[in-house]
Amino acid sequence: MADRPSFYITTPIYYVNAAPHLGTAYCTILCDVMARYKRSMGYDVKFLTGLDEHGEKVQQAAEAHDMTPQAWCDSLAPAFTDIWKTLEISNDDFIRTTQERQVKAVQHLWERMREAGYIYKGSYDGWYCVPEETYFTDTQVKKADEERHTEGQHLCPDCGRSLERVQEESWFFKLSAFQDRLLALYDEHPDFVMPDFRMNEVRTFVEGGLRDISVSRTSFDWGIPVPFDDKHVTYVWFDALLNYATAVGFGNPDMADEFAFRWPAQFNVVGKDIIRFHCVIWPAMLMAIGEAVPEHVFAHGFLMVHDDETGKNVKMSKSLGNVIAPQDVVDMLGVEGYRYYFMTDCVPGEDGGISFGRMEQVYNADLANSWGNLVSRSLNMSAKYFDGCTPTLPEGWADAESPLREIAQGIVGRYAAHMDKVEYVAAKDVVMELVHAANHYIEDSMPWAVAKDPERAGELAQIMANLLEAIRICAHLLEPFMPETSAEVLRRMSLADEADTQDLEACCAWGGLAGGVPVTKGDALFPRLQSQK
Ligand code: ME8
Repeated sequence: MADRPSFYITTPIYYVNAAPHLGTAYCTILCDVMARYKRSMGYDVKFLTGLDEHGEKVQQAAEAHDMTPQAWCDSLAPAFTDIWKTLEISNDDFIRTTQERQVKAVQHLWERMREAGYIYKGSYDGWYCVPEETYFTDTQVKKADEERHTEGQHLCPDCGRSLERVQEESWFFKLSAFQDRLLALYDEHPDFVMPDFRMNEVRTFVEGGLRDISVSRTSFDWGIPVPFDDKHVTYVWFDALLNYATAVGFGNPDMADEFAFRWPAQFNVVGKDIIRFHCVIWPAMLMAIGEAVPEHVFAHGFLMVHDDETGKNVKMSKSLGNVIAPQDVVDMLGVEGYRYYFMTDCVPGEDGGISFGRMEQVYNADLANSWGNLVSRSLNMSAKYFDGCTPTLPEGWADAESPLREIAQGIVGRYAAHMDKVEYVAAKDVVMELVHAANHYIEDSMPWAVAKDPERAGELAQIMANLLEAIRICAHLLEPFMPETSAEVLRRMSLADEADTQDLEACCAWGGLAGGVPVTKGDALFPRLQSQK
C-alpha cells in the first residue's frame, strides 16, 4: 500500500426518499473540505459517500411513485451524483446499499455476529417510526405523548409523526452487553464524539442503560436477507452502518490489504439526528465482531428554516417537505460562493439558520470586496507595471520585512490547528486576516504612486512580490473551501502546477512565488451581488 498515511472520511449514506437538499449537501461539503485539506497535508485520502436504499421508508416512496424500490432508487441516484459533481465534491467512491459488495458484507456481518454469540431470535412488539426508521418502546412513546398532550394519539418521540405498531418475529442484537465497553471507550477516547458537548449527550444516554435492539424485519421484504433465516430481512440501520466498512473491503478476502490499511475510519461525519446510531449502536456492532471503532464521529448541527406558521426555526428535511434545492443557492452565489458561505458562516457543530440576506452579505463582504478584489487589483497592477508579468524578483526579496510576510509566518500551523478540529470558521479567519492585511497593504504602500518614479522600480517590484506572494498562499489555504477559484487564481499567476499540492506547509513557505512569468487579468472572480430587495 501507499507510503502516505491513510485518512478515511465518510458522510452518512442518504435515504433515497427524495432529491438531495441544502442539508444533505451541507454535510457532504463539510466532508469534502476535510478531504481536500487532508490531501494537501499529504494523506492518502479516501472519501466515501453514497445512498441508503433499503427499508420501509424507501419502499413507501417507491410505492407512492408506482415503481419497484430498485427502479425508484436507480431513477433517483443521479440526482445525488449530479449535484455532488456540480458542488465539486471530490469523493473517491460512491456506495449504494443495493450493490453486491454491500449484500455480501452484510451477510458476512450476520455470520460473524452469530459466531460471536451476540444475536438471538425473539419477537418484537412495540412502535416503529418509518420516517426515522427507528423503534420506540411503549414507555418512550407514552412519556412523549404525555409531554406533548397528544390526547390518545401515538406520535414519534423524535419527529412527532405517526407511528406504526409492529409485532413480528425478529433477530435481536445484544446491545445491552456493551454498556461498560462503550463507557470505557468514551473515557479512553474523549474525542471519539466531536464536538465535546455531544459526547456528554451520548454518555448520559448510555449511562441510562441499553436495551437489546431488533435488527431484522419480517413484515416487509425490501432489505438484505438474513443468510441463515430467509423469512427475515436486515433492519435498515444494521445494513446502512456497515457501509463504511464495506467500501474498504470488510469481509472481502480480495481486499484484505485495503481493509488493513484503511480501517478504522478517521471520521464518520453525521448530523446530530443520528448520533445514537453512530456513537452507540455502530461501535457496539464493531466491538461485537472484534473490529476497531472509528477514531471520531463528528456530529454537525442542522440547517434550519423559518416556519411562518409557528414563528420558529425548524429543521430542513425531506420528510417535512420544507427543503431548499442546492441549485437555487448555486444560481445566486455560484458554486464557490455557496461552499464558502455554508462552510465559513455556519459553525459546523451548531444549528444554522438559512438566510438569503446573510448569504449576500457574506458573499459581498468576503468574496467580492475582499478576496476577489485583492486578486483583481493585484494582478491588474502587476500586468500593468511589469508588461503582463509578475515582477522579476529582487535579490533577497523573500527575506525583506513586510506586514504580510509577518502574518504569513506560521500561518499553516494556525490554520491546520483549526481545520483538524473541523473549526472551519476559525480557519477561514486565519486566512482572511492575510487577505485583509493585503488589501490594507495596497492602500498603505500605494503602488500606483511608486510606479510613477522610475528610480523606485526595485521598491515597486518588492511591493508587488509581497502582494502576489500573499495571494498565492491564500489561494492554497482557501482551496478546500473554493477549489475552482483557487485553481483559477494559481493559473492566472502561471502557477497551475502548484495546485493540488500534497505538502501545504512547504508550499506556503514565504518565497515560493514565480517571478517574471505571465499574469492573466481575467474576469472578476466574484461579481458583486445586487440585492433583489
Ligand atoms: O439518516 N441540516 O439519511 P438521511 C443539516 N440513511 N444536515 C442535514 C439536514 C439539515 N436540515 N437534513 C439532513 C439517514 N441532513 C440515514 C443515514 S448512515 C449509515 C445512514 C444531513 O437522508 C445530516 O447529515 O435522512 C443527516 O445526518 C443526514 O443528512 C441524514 O440523511
